[in-house]
Amino acid sequence: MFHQGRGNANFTAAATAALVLCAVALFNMFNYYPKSHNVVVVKESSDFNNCKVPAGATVFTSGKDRVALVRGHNLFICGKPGHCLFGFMKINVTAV
Ligand SMILES: [Cu+2]
Repeated sequence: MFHQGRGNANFTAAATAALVLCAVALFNMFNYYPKSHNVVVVKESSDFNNCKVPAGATVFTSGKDRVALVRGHNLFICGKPGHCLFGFMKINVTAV
């Protein structure tokens, strides 16, 4: 959904909108090419804004990750160098 295929694919606006519009977003599936990307759970908005992988962060690497969302903001970035900062591989999912 977010990192689709290989290379420098970005999160799509459609995927973002669909998730935010989802009234009860209990789970979210990340599909991506696992050799190229990963999904890092970020808790602090400063880390999210700066694309910083926090020490001890939960990192998903399967390529087909199923992530439980919490109510409110759920921040995810790609932890591969430059992907978040220069490829905009980051997403803020709001679960209501
Ligand atoms: Cu990436």
